[in-house]
Amino acid sequence: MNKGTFTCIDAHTCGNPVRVITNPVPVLHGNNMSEKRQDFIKNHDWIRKGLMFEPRGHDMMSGGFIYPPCSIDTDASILFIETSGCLPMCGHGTIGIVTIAIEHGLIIPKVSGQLSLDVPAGKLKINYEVKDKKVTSVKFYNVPSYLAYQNIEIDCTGLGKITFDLAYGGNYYAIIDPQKNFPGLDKFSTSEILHYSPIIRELANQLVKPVHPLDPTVKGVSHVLWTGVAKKPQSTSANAVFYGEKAIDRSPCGTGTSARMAQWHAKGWLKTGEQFIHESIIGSQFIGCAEEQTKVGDYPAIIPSIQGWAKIYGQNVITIDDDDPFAFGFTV
Ligand code: PYC
Repeated sequence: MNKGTFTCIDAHTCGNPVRVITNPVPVLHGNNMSEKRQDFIKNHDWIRKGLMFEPRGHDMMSGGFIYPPCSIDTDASILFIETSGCLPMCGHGTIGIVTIAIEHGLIIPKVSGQLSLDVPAGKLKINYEVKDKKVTSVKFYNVPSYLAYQNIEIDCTGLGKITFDLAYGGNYYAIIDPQKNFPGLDKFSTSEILHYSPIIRELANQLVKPVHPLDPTVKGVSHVLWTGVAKKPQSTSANAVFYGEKAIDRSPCGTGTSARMAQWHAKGWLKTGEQFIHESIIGSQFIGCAEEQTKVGDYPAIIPSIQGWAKIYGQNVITIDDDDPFAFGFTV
């Protein structure tokens, strides 16, 4: 039996995939996107699994649904989905979804070039640019981001002692800077990232269980961000973000860049108003900025902005049939 037929528009943001499911969009209960996210996880997660995992997706697949606004001052709402679950916030997803929504008329902005969006982690302000009916750039002002812990020490089997900081940029990140047992991204292979990241994430969650001071449903270290020297002269720094079971972000990672700017700002390495150009493992770049200072609970925080681009590459009609043994996907 056919469990669902989904119409999708596929794009990538600086190399990382974004799949917007335009129809059907499951009805979600809740007063805001955080509550609606919980409803989706409880009642509709099979759609995420079917559309994100192999054979209909792959390890890096991510995307989302567009909903009507939850507040009077926003234009629309977004629910993010990916192989790792339903993220409270996704930066490359935001850039891709805004590009798809504007080019396909899925969101009609009140003011051309500007949007305001509800996402599970809070509210985003967006500026975008259009040339010849194509969105050429999307800049979003992210949720308040902060450094939660510094210099956490763990013993990682195979690597030895590793020290990391833990910062929030819409998701919680273990940030690993070059040190004795980690020579930096340029001297670390992708298979080493894939091998050591889940071990470090597990140890991080055993030691510190971060919980967002204003939304207890946002918790736990979900991403591991490895840093290193950039290859392009304009980039401030390079990074590779591990997420899910086996994914490395091909984009410079919007929430990761936000977390890293919060870390740098808290340590005095980035001033308010200063730019931070983050480079991904494939050399794509996001232009970040620590726009202003704020607070998350008692923590000093920043409002980061992230600017990037996305390209639409296809449209898809995907079916999920009950009689398919892999209706809800698999990972290898
Ligand atoms: O851009 O925030 C991001 C993101 C999270 C996971 C993959 N990309």
